[in-house]
Amino acid sequence: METVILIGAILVVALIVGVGLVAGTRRRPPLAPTEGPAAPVRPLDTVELPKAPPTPEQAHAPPAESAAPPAPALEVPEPTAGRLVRLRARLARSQGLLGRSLLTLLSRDVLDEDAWEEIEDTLLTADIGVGATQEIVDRLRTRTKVAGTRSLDDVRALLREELITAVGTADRSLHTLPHPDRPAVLLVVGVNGTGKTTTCGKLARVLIADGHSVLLGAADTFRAAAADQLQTWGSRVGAPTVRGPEGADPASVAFDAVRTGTEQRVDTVLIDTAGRLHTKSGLMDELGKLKRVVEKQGPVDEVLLVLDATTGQNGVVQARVFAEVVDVTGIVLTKLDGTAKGGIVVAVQRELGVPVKLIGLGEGADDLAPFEPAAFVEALID
Ligand SMILES: Nc1nc2c(ncn2[C@@H]2O[C@H](COP(=O)(O)OP(=O)(O)OP(=O)(O)O)[C@@H](O)[C@H]2O)c(=O)[nH]1
Ligand SMILES: [Mg+2]
Repeated sequence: METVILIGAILVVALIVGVGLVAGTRRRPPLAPTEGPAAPVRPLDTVELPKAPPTPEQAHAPPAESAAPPAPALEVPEPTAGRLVRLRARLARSQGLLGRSLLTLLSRDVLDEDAWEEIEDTLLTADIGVGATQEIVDRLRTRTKVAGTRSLDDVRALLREELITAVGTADRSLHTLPHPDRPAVLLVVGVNGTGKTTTCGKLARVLIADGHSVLLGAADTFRAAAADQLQTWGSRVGAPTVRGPEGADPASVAFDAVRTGTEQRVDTVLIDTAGRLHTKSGLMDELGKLKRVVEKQGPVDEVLLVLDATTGQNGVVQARVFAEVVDVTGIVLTKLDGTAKGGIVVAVQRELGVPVKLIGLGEGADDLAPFEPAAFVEALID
């Protein structure tokens, strides 16, 4: 009997020890650092690091970008050299009429007062403006008198020279190179629907094609769709976008974009702003504030005013008001492929003393060209 009790006791003790061992094994943490060399090493990118609180830039950054599936292959934009020459057919489509009318008038055997009046009207209809038209006509009158007989080629050469003179020889270089300690900052402004966002997208492509790194700032916070539109342009060529929530203060988004650009050492920050009517003083004040806030980190390198060439002389009025608020440094004249009259190039430059630096010649991604007076005038009269 005693033996049976003893065996029973031994079995109970053995059972308890066995259960304890199994439970102990389960409680051990897997892959503990003290496990020794046999423990498998996990690749770094799968280790879950404790999350730091987001910086303001991260808070504005699009959440989808990091979580998104692998990005599609980036597009390779067309080289920028000689773009205007390649796109000149677009320009000629709408502008050819001006050149043809002028050439026909100037080749007349007799240039009487009626003919000169017609020449004047043609220039005015092309949106060249009163002052420039008067100058061009005066110079043409003098030169045709001196030249005497005129072949079509003579007239074409004369007209080419005078129109190039009227377009002027301003410095049209775009300041996009970074400073030693911060990126170049370009602010894109204008009234609604002129093509600001499209211009930012096309310009980002131009800069990337030329080997720059670009960051986009979506300071149009009125509509989320505006930031989406900009981000889509950027993601096609690999330019990240800093954006804020809908309704955020545009000045703070612009400020964040420049700060992020500085931290990430990008070459150029392009800031897209909301369209605003030049007649709304509240919105114009907001734009002035945006620029002042951005300038806390250094001067803005370019303020590009985007004008829709099809709006004609109204563009000149817009330009005047914007220039008062934000010191415009260059004009981007869009939609010159449409029914626009190219003379607005001359009028707006004279009015503001600010050069046209870029022209938009279509909705396509590579339809933005540096403005070259000679190629532009050639397209008008050839
Ligand atoms: N034909 C033509 N269309 C253009 C050109 N540039 C822009 N557009 C078109 O103009 C329309 C307005 O362009 P956006 O870039 O959205 O204009 P926006 O100034 O940003 O507009 P808001 O932000 O609403 O003020 C779009 O349909 C563009 O495709 C151009 O050079 N030629
Ligand atoms: Mg826009």
